[in-house]
Amino acid sequence: GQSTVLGYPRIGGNRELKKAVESYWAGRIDAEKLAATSATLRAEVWRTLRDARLDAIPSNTFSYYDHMLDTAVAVGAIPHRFARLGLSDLDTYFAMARGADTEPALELTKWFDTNYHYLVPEIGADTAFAADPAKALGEYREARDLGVESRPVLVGPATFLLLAKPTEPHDEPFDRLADLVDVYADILRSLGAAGVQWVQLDEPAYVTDRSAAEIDALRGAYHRLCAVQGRPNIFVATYFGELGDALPALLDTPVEALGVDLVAGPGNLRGLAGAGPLRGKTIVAGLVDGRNVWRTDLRAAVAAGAVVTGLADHVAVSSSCSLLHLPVDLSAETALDPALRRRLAFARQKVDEVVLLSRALRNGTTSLPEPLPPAPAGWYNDAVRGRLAALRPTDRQRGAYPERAAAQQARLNLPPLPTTTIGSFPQTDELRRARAEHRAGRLDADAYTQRMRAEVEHVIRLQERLGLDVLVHGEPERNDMVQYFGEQLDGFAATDHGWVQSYGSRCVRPPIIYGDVARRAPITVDWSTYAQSLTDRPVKGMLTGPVTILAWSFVRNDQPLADTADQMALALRDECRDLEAAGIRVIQVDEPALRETLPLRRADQKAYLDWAVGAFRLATCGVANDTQIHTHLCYSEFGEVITAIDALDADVTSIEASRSKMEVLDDLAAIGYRRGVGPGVWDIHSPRVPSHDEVVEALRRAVAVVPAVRLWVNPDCGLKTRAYPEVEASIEHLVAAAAELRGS
Ligand code: THG
Ligand code: ZN
Repeated sequence: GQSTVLGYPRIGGNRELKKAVESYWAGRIDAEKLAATSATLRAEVWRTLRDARLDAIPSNTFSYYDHMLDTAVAVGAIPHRFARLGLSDLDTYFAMARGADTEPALELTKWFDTNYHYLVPEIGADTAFAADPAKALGEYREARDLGVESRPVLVGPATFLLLAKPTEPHDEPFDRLADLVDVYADILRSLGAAGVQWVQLDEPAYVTDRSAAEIDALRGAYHRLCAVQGRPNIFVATYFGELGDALPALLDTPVEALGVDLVAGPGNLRGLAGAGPLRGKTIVAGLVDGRNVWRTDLRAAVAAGAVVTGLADHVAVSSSCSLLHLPVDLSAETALDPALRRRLAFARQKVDEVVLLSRALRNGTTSLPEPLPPAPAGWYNDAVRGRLAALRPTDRQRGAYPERAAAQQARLNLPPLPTTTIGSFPQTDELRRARAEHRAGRLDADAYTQRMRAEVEHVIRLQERLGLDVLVHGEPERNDMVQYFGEQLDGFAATDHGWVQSYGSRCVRPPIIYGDVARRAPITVDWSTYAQSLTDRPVKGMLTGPVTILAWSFVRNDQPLADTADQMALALRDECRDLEAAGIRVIQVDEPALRETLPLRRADQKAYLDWAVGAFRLATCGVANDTQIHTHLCYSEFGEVITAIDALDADVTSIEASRSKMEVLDDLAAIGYRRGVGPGVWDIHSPRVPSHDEVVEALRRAVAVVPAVRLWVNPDCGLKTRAYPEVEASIEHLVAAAAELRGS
């Protein structure tokens, strides 16, 4: 039994890479300094893995921005629109990641169902693939100079193309597989010539639904790569789920090692058992969860590993996926409750688990640490459990929509085409400073509240002056919305240094849900009622939905996610009722993560959507008919979730639409969506101010599909990343355009 991991965090324990990259962008350090800092970080990772006694150590898992982008560079897939800018290699790379004056960046999208985002390669018929193994070779040599024989990692050719997008609509990236395999063959020859023993090619796209043709193409690709003379041994890594028919296809090829995720895809064990004798191959058993922060049940993992040992000649133990998705090191978390801390393992600790497991598979389990005692009783909340057990279907049901709509209109008296914003207003440096001062204890609670209330008042006055119909308090008190709610709820713990890369230099610090979720006291009611006290116009209460809070946290694994979601929903239900009782007439419950947590396999999607929709409804169905529930989703490609969005039964749904030219409204009409909808008429992801005429034009298109009484006028998303001048100008145009259409 050998031990390995599929990848390791690259940002550094103190986000050193984030700081270095952002300094380079700001011109504060040069390329040499950036390279030197990066080399130090890589060396630290290799030394850590070596000192942990890991047998096989990956390299080329470092990235200045993203590993898909690195792979695009390694195969020469640099779109002409960037190549022609004539920048240095490094600046061309960053131009693809962040855009340049004239060129928008490559599209950024979710890496499977994780909270990591990759840059989408643009591949067309004319993409001139060419091998550029410099980065992989460089990292390999760098590690070797430190005495570490490493295994370069690349995204595999089939997954690379399946995740790419066509340059032109008629292009089909996957049709270029044969050409791309030639380039991978060149890369393999170069690596082999440099002395590389093993290479890791990641093919996670095959844990999602794939056609027989795509699986055949995968088999063909690896048959060809295995025929390359002078190549290293090939390890095909898969993760995030079950391989299904792709498992026998990969086993049929001569690749020397195949990695399977036995945490997210326990059925892979059955797949291996059904595949017949696995002679000559190494099976890399992903037994240690690379997606969550809990310590591994080592005895159960050894048992699963032993099954694999019975099937294959050679078995290695690994993490279930790259450890990229975990915070770096638990030892930095000195403030965590010891009862929680001893149950946790971050990336550094998961490496130790992998090593322990591989030894236990060889030598037996006697050397394993004692299992943990049961969780402290205080983590469970009988009141919450009792409420969950007593839930009835009617708790997830409101009155009929026509009655609700009439009651809400009688109370709100809104004009047709009501105008509103999504919730947050610009987060100025001054606000961030005040929050930081408060956290550090230099600004006391009263002074802090005063400061935030002043901001709320400013935002309310601004919205009144601009003539918006439904106002927001602007959320100056919130940093990250999930972090904010996590801090106020029982059952959640926050970390001090638990940063995880989200995209490029951007990181999040997901809270850890360890116990039953319960609300200690109202969370947002003071802020919302203060804002409402300043104006006669309705002020929206602003909450984050149960699914999104779970999606952006580390979740407990001792009960079904559906139950944790319902606990979260009950806390939000109480919050909704308290807001309502305090006179708040409109409440928005955002679910931007509803779609991103969709299971990768279609067969699993319905069950997920059922509990996800159920939790949202549990959160929102406790209010009276005349309280208006809004929701907000940060995207417009609804795909398989469109009926679920309808099933949320919100009175008003605001969505992204400006980039898709309102086409999403046709999709909603097609499924018979009949309630309020606010298609964003201003793309807030760009600093550009939409002109009055543009907004009018977008609204004209919308009123052709949705009656004016159900059509809301709002931006695409929250305004926290924008600056005041563009916010004021854009809202002015938006309000004037609504007025113009009301008049016509
Ligand atoms: N919150 C959480 N998860 C998320 C998002 C979120 N996942 C998906 C999406 N939104 C990711 N988007 C971002 C956007 C910005 C940042 C991170 C993820 C970001 N982070 C700051 C940084 O890295 O400098 C740190 C923020 C902080 O200090 O808390 O800008 O909205 N949970
Ligand atoms: Zn949004």
